[in-house]
Amino acid sequence: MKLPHSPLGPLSRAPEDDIDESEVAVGGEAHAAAGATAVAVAMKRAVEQMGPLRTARTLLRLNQTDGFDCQGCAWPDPEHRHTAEFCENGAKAVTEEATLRRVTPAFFAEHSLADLEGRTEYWLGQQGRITEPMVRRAGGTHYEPIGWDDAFALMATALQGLDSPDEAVFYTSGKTSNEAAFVYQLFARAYGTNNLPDCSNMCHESTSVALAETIGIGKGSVSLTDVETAELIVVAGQNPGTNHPRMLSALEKAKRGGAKIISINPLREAGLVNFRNPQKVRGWVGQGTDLADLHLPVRLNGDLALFQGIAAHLVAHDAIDRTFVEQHTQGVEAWLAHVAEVDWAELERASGLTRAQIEEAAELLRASSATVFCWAMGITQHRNAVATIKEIVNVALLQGNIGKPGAGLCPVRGHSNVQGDRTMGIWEKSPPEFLDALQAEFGFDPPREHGLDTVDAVRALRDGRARFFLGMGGNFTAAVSDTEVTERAMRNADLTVHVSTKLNRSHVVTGREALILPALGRSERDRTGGTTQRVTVEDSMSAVHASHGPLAPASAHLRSEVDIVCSLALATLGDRHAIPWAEFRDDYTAIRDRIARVVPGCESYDERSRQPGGFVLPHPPRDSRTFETGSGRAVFSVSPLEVLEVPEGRLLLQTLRSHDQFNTTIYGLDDRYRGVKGGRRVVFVHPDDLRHLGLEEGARVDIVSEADDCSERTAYDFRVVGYDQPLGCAAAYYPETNPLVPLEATATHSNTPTSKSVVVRLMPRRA
Ligand SMILES: Nc1nc2c(c(=O)[nH]1)N[C@H]1C(S)=C(S)[C@@H](COP(=O)(O)OP(=O)(O)OC[C@H]3O[C@@H](n4cnc5c(=O)[nH]c(N)nc54)[C@H](O)[C@@H]3O)O[C@H]1N2
Ligand SMILES: Nc1nc2c(c(=O)[nH]1)N[C@H]1C(S)=C(S)[C@@H](COP(=O)(O)OP(=O)(O)OC[C@H]3O[C@@H](n4cnc5c(=O)[nH]c(N)nc54)[C@H](O)[C@@H]3O)O[C@H]1N2
Ligand SMILES: [Mo]
Repeated sequence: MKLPHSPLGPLSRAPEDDIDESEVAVGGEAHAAAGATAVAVAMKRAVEQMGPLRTARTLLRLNQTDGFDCQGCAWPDPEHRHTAEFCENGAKAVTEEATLRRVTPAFFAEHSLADLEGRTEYWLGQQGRITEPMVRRAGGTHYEPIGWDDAFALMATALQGLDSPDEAVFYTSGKTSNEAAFVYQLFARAYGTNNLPDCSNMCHESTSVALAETIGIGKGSVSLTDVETAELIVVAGQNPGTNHPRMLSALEKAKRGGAKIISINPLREAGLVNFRNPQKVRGWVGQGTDLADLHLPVRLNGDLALFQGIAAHLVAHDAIDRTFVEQHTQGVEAWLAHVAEVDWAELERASGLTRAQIEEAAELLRASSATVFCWAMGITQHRNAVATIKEIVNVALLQGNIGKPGAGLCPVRGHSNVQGDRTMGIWEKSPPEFLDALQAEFGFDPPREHGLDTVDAVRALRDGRARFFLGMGGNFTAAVSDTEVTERAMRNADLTVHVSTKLNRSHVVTGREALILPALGRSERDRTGGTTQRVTVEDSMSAVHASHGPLAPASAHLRSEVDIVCSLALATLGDRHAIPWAEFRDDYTAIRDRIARVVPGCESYDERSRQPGGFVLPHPPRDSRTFETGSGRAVFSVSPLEVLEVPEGRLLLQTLRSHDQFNTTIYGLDDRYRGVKGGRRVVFVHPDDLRHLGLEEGARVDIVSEADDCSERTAYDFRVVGYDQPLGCAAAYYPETNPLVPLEATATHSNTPTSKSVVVRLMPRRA
């Protein structure tokens, strides 16, 4: 049976018929991550979707110097690579792309838009690779095939017909190569807009803002060697066992060298507790390594308080690198005065930790002369995220833990090339120097006003101020907050276009007209212009290297992202700016030559990216303790503590990833490490909170969020799972819970949706 069409879409509705969640089972959390099970799970999926030969061909080339970069996370590659230099979830990411399943024009003829609208992300993604460009004409009930030239002409006409270039939105997800990203931002600016929102806006934007203001560059300051040789590693708000599994190998190596690890997380995530390295015999059998020496079960959003407490303890015990602070920083007096006045009762209330727990962590910091601070979405997706990251920076600066071996700031990025895209100018707020360089190189005057970020892009589409949307990869509609509002906004557009590999929700919630443009993936041979092209990417530690895929493309109709951007630019702009789009398209070296002249630190780009292992971009604080802030010094910042108050009977909900998904791409319905099997609509709550709320384990509830402006939003039909975490907290999977996050709920200064702190109540469903 198919569900009737609903304007709200499946995300905000009850589960679909295409997934039967009546069998969802819970219990038996894993206490160790990776190990032999991880290898077995990855191999099973790979062989099912690719067959044994293709599995061997792809997985053995993954992350090798002569191979292709993993489509999974942005964790860097070690210098000495194993033959199998990938993790369970990297293998799943490759399988997802290299699958032999296909979505052809016949599929679209069979499935109407109304039909596809009733499907889950999981079902959509599992159908396979899209093989041909498709169009949904105004009023059409189905997508139909369209030729590439007609698709470009349709887009060009739409773009030429806008009242202002600022009515167009050019979104980027984080898999786009540096070459494609460079021509994409060049096209948007030559066309006349800085509307270049990207997935960073929902991800590490809080990091970029906080680090740019405090250390003068919005990127992390460590190398892989620093992590491996640290004395202490703090892992805050991150679940590496699932999202950056290869990071566990680095943590393990550090531990064997004597390092200590502090995990700061409301959940006791497998992997930090115990890790079995599948790349070592030791990991296949036996006990594995206990990674975290100290686990601090912080209350959601309690990290600012925690780091202020740590700071207070360090200052009280004079654990200060005075030489560093005097020579390289500013603002320490005001900050010391602030820290001297912390109210411990308030810190305990905000963090959910005792003073003794906080001081235990601080003592580990005090004893360490080289500390690395890692963090991810548990820190960046809160209202006070920028303040929290600045507090982490304060603590690092206090002990001089930046620009020395084994120490530094390590924001762990998400998408494999999200950092590279930003380096290439995918940024709605690119600094004037970058725009000046574009102007000098290409002879046109790029727009100077800031463009729209993701949340502002939704507002503009909703209000009719934007009418054209192009997504370079990604799944904008499902990834952004406030699903119902976002879906309405997308339907408001004249034309929505998605350059994609797999089907997703964004293809189904369309503007008046819509295009799907199928692109080559990273595992595939790129023969654009008749020669074998390679691309380049940058990892989370600023290392740039080349990538080229070994596989024959999923279909002869696929085009590379570079080709798609350059062809669109030719159709839209012709020779308006004398930018050689056709030359760029036919030879990516010509793009790299321009990157070398425009992007700071990319001199001799083509040559250096050809070297095995690539090269590392400059990072002044890391390289020479140079801080390119206004004053030339790193900045201590004072952030007043706010306690997030949750009314009686309500919970603070975080929306997070299961072990079986990549963002909105759902690989499967199990979360092995958290003991969930066969379903995703679950909400984790402490057993005591369940009792207090009068809910039984396994009860079915609707989750209702309560926004600051008193508006309410509902996500329907979740099963309650008792799960250890601080009282008053809850967790459920994204993207199913995105309908609950209000569009207006964003982090101060970074505008990142507050996906990790949503005030909710659980409403029992009537049987
Ligand atoms: N397999 C796989 N790999 C991925 C992804 C994927 O979906 N699947 N996504 C990629 C992307 S784009 C990204 S950004 C990264 C995401 O990587 P993570 O940031 O690890 O992803 P999340 O699942 O959002 O996990 C957030 C973690 O922070 C904790 N947390 C939540 N709130 C708080 C808090 O207030 N304080 C503290 N201290 N902890 C908190 C949660 O319990 C959880 O462990 O992974 C990348 N890699
Ligand atoms: N509630 C909540 N919301 C969140 C988050 C959260 O933790 N909680 N996390 C946020 C974060 S950190 C991020 S990064 C965003 C992610 O937001 P996005 O990056 O927009 O989403 P993805 O799910 O990674 O995009 C998946 C789609 O990308 C396409 N794709 C995959 N590979 C390629 C390729 O090589 N080329 C092209 N052209 N397309 C490709 C496929 O069609 C696939 O369906 O979501 C954010 N949203
Ligand atoms: Mo991300």
